[in-house]
Amino acid sequence: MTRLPVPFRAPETVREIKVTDPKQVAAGTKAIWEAGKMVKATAGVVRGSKALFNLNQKGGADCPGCAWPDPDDDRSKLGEYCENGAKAIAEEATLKSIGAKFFKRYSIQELAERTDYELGQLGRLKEPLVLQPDTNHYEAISWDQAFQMVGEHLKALESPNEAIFYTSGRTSNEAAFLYQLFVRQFGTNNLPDCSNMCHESSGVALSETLGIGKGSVKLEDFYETDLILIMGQNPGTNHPRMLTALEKAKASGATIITANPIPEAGLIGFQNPQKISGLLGATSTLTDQYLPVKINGDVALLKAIMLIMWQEEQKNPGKVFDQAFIAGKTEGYQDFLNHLQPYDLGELCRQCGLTEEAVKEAARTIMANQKMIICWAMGLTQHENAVDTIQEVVNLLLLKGSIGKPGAGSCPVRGHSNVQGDRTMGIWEKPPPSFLDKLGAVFDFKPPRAVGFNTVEAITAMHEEKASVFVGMGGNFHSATPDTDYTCEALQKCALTVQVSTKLNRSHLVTGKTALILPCLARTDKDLQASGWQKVSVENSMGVVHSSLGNLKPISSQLKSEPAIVAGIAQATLGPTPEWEEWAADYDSIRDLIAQVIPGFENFNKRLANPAGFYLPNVAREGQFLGQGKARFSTVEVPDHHLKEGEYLMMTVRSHDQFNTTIYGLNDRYRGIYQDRRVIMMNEWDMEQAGFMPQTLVQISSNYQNKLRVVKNFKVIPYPIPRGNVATYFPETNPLVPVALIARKSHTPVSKSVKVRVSQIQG
Ligand SMILES: Nc1nc2c(c(=O)[nH]1)N[C@H]1C(S)=C(S)[C@@H](COP(=O)(O)OP(=O)(O)OC[C@H]3O[C@@H](n4cnc5c(=O)[nH]c(N)nc54)[C@H](O)[C@@H]3O)O[C@H]1N2
Ligand SMILES: Nc1nc2c(c(=O)[nH]1)N[C@H]1C(S)=C(S)[C@@H](COP(=O)(O)OP(=O)(O)OC[C@H]3O[C@@H](n4cnc5c(=O)[nH]c(N)nc54)[C@H](O)[C@@H]3O)O[C@H]1N2
Ligand SMILES: [Mo]
Repeated sequence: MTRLPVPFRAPETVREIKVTDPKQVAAGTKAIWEAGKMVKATAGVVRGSKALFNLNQKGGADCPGCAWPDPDDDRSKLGEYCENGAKAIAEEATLKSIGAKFFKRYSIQELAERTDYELGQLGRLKEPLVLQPDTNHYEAISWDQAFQMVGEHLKALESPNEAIFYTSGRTSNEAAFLYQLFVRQFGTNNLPDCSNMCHESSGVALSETLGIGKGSVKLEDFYETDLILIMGQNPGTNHPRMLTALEKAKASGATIITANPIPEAGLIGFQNPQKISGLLGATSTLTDQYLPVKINGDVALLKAIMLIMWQEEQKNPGKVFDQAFIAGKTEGYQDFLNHLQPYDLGELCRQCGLTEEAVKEAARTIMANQKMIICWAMGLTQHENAVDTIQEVVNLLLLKGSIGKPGAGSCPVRGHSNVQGDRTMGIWEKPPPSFLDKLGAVFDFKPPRAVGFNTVEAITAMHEEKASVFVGMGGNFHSATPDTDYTCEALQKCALTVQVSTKLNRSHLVTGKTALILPCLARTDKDLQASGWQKVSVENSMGVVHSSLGNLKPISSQLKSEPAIVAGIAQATLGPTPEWEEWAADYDSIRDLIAQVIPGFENFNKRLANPAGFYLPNVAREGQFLGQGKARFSTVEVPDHHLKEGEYLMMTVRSHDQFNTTIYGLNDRYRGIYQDRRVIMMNEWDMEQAGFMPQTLVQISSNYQNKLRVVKNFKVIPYPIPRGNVATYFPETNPLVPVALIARKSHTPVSKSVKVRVSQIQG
């Protein structure tokens, strides 16, 4: 037998689509209704309610959705979850499942013809499976055989650096710690993670300027601040509980400015579904000033604002900038000013696509308010100059002395629920030497020192056959990464690809010569080990570490926990050692190890007993920048995209019905787009100029370094977006994102500014 070709991409079928005007308000009763509908349909009323009411309560399960923090004190009686958290639960708690019988019936080729939405609907993976070389169907395999297979492949490599160990951000601290320990004992730092595609740019920018790659604010800071600037983020969909915090901030007197190429519903207005008033339809207006900035116009915008502030500062010295803070706590101020002064306000406004009036109004608001928080997410991190942009954000905070004090600071809003914790645990291709020293000392071995592959380098390494074993601790490497076709070729060159997963996705279908699916327990599942019912811990976006305890009966007795799977692979690779079994049997013992290795985790088990968790130390929050040093101003340039005639700058965004590559449904309710995701949102003037009508069928192409990439069958939708800019959904347009197009310094794929052309498909 031979392995037949597997389609690399999801089907590019044309569907009927329905469009309405974008919404002005997010959440409300509709959100509760949508949430309930989805959970009941997939998990049943009893199981679904059990999961939902446990969610984000003290001592309950951490929502597997986003990393937005829980309130330290009062939690809503109506439930501390949001519509999209409920959808994440519905995905996990579903009663449907698939195993060997199902895969006997359907080949990988047949499954690859289904949409991502259809794959997700199949339910949970319920037993370990293997796809043998030259076959087209997965078959059952025992856990022991699966572990042996991984161990044999790993041991057969000439160098440990020929293996790649990816992590997605749902993995608990305990599993992540064991995983990186195993990988380093095996002998490599090849630990790329989803963070490489996500907030890596924030980590790099903040480490260089403030000395810590994490944000500096706590949730309470939102209630003490005067002003919140939200850039490149769509919380109504991706961090819905942030809207509750913004509503509370406004009630305490804060002003909100939003910079986003599109007016996202949740940032404009909000009906709080966790409050009776919100359920009855009372709307809060969240954004006081909306700035429709052009894609990647943020540096120009921030520079324009700071230029206006500087002009005012000259008229009223010490009244606009916090000179005491600048003198005492920063360095590089004079260079920064010298670099800023020659810029021309009119030109900067043209570059960011805003009127001078609008920018002046924003600058006036910023000058009139003392304490400021700046929030951002993927709209800033996924550009070539993303690190620059975030350093420009830091510049503004430094000018105002708005960092290291209550009610002020930096707030990169993280994605996956434990992506920040995984990094803290050492999931990192370039860990600091101090971390490796400690790890080596505690476990008595010599950790590898060479920097490992990040996500993009991992793809290239597999493509160039420098790596031939891929292990994915969660995630969907096939679809989340850029340049889908190239990534598929890379994966197919591997001898073995292993996916530790909860649900079927395309990474299980486009595989190495041999492939394994190792099904694991999810966050909401009850995790029973030899020593009893186990809790795990996670770290949220604001550096709070807290416990998470699942309470649902697992869908199958064949599922293993992530720590148990790591222990199994470790023993099969490094040789049988009793401690791996002991660690997997009792997570308290893993936490005792973490306490010995990672600063801030002293007395971990004892402190985790506090239901609200505990804060990790944070130098920026404490006003101690760069060790004992000073925070740094940066000098960054305004990017120029040189768009040619007929070229547009494309951002790839999430719809309201997805969690990254998991597609919950085909509607993007807040944007008024229903029944299909193959759309391109375009300015009406641009449409007219290009001769497109609403729903004209088009293909989109990118041409980077003379390689043409094309996706077909997209429908044009008129949308309030700046001219020259277009928006599409991730992952449908990932085939257009060139693997070599990455952010400077952070190496994050440039998924938010891809130059594309759009042409009508005749037919
Ligand atoms: N329900 C749900 N929740 C999620 C996720 C999910 O898929 N579904 N994903 C999780 C993950 S991993 C992450 S990282 C976060 C992602 O959270 P977000 O970053 O909010 O997600 P995106 O959809 O990528 O949205 C980016 C936003 O930035 C804007 N934008 C794009 N380019 C620019 C620009 O150049 N400048 C400015 N100012 N704005 C720009 C877009 O219009 C959009 O509003 O959400 C997390 N939470
Ligand atoms: N074009 C474009 N590409 C992007 C982005 C973008 O904005 N635009 N965003 C990027 C960002 S911010 C991110 S974070 C990445 C996301 O990249 P990934 O984290 O790799 O992708 P996900 O879609 O979140 O992974 C979903 C899969 O994880 C598995 N899973 C779910 N829960 C668990 C669990 O508890 N344990 C285990 N072991 N497996 C689990 C399921 O099998 C599911 O199919 O994508 C990036 N890619
Ligand atoms: Mo992310």
